[in-house]
Amino acid sequence: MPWPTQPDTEIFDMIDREVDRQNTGLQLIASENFTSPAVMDAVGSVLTNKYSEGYPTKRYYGGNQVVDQIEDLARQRVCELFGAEAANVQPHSGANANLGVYLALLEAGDTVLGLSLDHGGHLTHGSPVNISGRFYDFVSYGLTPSDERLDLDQLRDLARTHRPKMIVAGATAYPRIIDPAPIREICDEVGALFLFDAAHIAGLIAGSAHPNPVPYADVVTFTTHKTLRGPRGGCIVSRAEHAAAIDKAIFPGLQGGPLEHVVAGKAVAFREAATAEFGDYARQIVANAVALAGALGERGFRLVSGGTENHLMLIDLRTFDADLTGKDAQNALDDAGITLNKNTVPDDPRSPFVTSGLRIGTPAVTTQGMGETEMVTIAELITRVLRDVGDTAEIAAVRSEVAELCAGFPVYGNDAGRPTTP
Ligand code: DSN
Repeated sequence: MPWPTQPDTEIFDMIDREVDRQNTGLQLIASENFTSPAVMDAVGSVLTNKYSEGYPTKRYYGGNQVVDQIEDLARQRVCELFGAEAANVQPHSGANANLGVYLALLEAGDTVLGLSLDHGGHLTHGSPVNISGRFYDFVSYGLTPSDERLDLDQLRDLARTHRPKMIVAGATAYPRIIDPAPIREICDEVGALFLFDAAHIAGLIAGSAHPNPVPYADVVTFTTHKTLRGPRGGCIVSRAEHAAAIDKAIFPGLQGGPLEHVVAGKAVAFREAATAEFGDYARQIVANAVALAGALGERGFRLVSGGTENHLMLIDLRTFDADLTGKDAQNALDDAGITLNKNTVPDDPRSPFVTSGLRIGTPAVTTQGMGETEMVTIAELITRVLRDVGDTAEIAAVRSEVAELCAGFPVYGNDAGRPTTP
């Protein structure tokens, strides 16, 4: 059957509108980035046509000679990037990577320690609404009330009391460096496995801007599309002793056929992340976050933990305006072309649908080439909108200044605003 001759204008017009949204607005969601044209080429390739259940040389279907080489290269590249003994590049997402590790190394009902969601953890770290919280006995640790840093004393006390089978470190909304060394010590003291969820900071680790948890943790999971700047997906690296159980858990335990077009995109991203330029990029992400946090602090916003050491910051809006919710702030900023997300702050009295805070990240604007000067401009644009979220004239004025700023930093470096492979 020939392909349809009528173009699908409905969908492709929408994609054009999304290209425009991404090009003319500021993308400040901490978990997003702009992936490279080469990654997109791989993801848009004929590899999407192939079924490859299993692993290289052990597939259920024929025709995987090339796919085997691609997946092997992806595994080899990621092991070299992080200094890991083994890798599974098939998880469709970070959530699946975590669930695969639980399935591989835990029994239902086992006790696990994880950072609580409202202190910056993730749904898969034991939230009662997630399968992790339903199938395993998660106990939450949190941040110190005084300086809003990981409370290692509490973590040690909880570990001694509950004797968990596993301790999960890592966060989605925590602006500080997570040192894996003391967590390894706690795991050793109580005989727990150590899972480090590096979803947010994988690119900072690859670029040597943050400590590498691989020498300390039994298993490290991460997503490939955040600071690592690859295609949307997940990945697991581990000590060799856990590799067989993890492979079995991902397939056939949890997933079906792997997305080999995405695996190829991951391989491309791992190669990009191994370059010296990527190290410069990772350090600039952090420098930009520090500059943006500083400029927002000067304008009356309270930074959770007093600042940032990574790619994101959490703003507690209540010192700036006690009545302003994260939800209203996010909506007004969206109207101004500034995309970020509402977020609970530690011990937030408001619900996760309303919140008292905002999470702001710098990976995407740093990919565009923006630096500390632009971060101060962005802080001022955010402040102007949040001074009065009902001031539609000011929001419109900011919207046009945002578009002007973005026009100076074209995402893919061309007028079309679409990726083209060099
Ligand atoms: N959605 C991701 C984030 O924004 O942090 C976590 O899964």
